[in-house]
Amino acid sequence: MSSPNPISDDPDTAPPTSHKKLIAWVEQWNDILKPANVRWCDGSEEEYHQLCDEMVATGTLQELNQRPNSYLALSDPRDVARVEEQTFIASVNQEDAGPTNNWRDPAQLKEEMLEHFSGSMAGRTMYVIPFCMGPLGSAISQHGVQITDSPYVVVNMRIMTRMGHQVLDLLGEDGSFVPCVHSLGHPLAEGEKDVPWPCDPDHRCIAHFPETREIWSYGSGYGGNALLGKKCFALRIASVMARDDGWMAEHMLILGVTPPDGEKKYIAAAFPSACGKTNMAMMVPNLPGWKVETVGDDIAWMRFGDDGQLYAINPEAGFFGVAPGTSEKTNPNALATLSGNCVFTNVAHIEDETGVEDVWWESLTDEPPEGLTNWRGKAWNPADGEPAAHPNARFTVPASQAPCIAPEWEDPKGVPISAILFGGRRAEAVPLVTEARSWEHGIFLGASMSSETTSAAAGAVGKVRFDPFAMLPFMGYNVGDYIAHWLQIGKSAIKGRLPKLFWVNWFRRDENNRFVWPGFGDNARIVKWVVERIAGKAEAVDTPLGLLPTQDALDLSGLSEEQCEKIRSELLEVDTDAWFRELPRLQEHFDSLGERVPDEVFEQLEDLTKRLQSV
Ligand code: SAT
Ligand code: MN
Repeated sequence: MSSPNPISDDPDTAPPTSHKKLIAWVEQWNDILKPANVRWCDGSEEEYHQLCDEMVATGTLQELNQRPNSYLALSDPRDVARVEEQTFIASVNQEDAGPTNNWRDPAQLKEEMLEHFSGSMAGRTMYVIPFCMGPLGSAISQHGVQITDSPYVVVNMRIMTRMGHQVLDLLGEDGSFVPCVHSLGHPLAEGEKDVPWPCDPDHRCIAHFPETREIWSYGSGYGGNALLGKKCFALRIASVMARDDGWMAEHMLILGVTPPDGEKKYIAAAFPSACGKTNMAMMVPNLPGWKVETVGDDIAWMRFGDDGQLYAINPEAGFFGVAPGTSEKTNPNALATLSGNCVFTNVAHIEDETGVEDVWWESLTDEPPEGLTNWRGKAWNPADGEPAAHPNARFTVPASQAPCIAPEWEDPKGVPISAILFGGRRAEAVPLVTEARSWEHGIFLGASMSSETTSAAAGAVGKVRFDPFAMLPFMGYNVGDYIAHWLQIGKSAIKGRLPKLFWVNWFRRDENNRFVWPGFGDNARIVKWVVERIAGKAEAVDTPLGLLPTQDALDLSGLSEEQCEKIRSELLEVDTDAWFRELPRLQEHFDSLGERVPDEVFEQLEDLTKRLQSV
């Protein structure tokens, strides 16, 4: 059947590229999705403003007059987070997706999804977004093209990726790209009025085809479900590319740290979603003379350089951070970054009698201002006991605006990584910081990670679940193969050049359920010990779990006597009883990960058991 709107006849919509495969792919989807128009996005400011103005007119966005060029979007209340249950790895063989992923047969899934995609863009514009993950022209970067019927996605992709005509230039006539198809699933009949946040929550499906490196997403307009460069490409598909080509695509922040008298070092850190990666990446150190700079807050792509070092780039161009909890105390750099050019989603709105229109979220100020409208667009009444902002409310903002951004954050070469931290949200058992004995031991620690669930994904909050390498929802292939890939990276490295691996946990709670570690800027104390360990300076004590700071090795200067006492006795000790209770859970966890889990992991578990028994 021919398209109602052939894309190459009209000079206004003629493709601004001679890339035949790309044009054919867009034509093919134009036939399936049947949009009213096709628009190739050029990534210009003009285009951005035009789309924002259109969305203000249709009620998708509200303009905020306190922050230049900034907007608020309120989503459909059924579309507020990643949907892991509706996220699929559709590899040809189920075993290649592994036991931690939802698997579907690719041919069958495509057939089902095509039924939903058929005509799903009726009455809407189909935007074509060429984008680059990573600095333009970097050997580590990768290209993608997303088609979407959501102008909200276009403006967010402009913040989160490098997009537009430069990417078409880089693709040339036959450059490779990851094709990403996205539709909200809300076609408009002739004359039908649109809703502010179109979606199709009952048929949501976020599908990844690792063998053909394709992404198909239907039914959601929110975050990682819809901004396909982020988790879908930069983690799920990229992890497969990385496995095949000997590099790493990881759910990690990247920061640069400069000691008062020393050389700048780069650290990557893996934490599950909504566990404070953005706060850590932007930390203002609570230690005089120390400086922390941000390279990335969510994803790291790492490759060996010619010198045998692992170099990391941030594939993203913006931050998609959790708003609630972001405050002058927890992350002053984020607040400074948010002074303009941001899109807020599902935070509360404030409009006062002086004409101020702005946003608010829990803990932005100690006391909520009067006259708030909640994320559902209704007058907020604190007595109802509901938060004003949704717990997974987000801001999207260009990374370049952060006062703490590292000047080299877009260096195409990447930054050399000296240490990798693995962290989760664990109220008990896991000490403040533990250095791995070896690369293999560090992999065991990464694979043992568990964390309390957060509102970044739909489902229960606060339940401890194993989340190996903070990649549980983001591995594009079998978790056993993923662990084997980490081991392989260690084998292919030049001896002595690998980053040191550490396990961290600043979420321990005391008997009154209060956090023991002050966190935020005080995490610089942990970073200091890590940097000193890299330099071979700080003291460590050998424990069954790994190397912990000696009681004096951690810089606790400026904390109260009582705090120091508690930290030393609770966070720097290994609770052997608790660890005997963890052992069977770890065994069960690794057993549940299937046949492909490398033997090395079980050997590490045996070693840990022996070390605990010999205490
Ligand atoms: O919605 S996202 O996947 O982008 C956010 C997150 O879960 O980290
Ligand atoms: Mn994340």
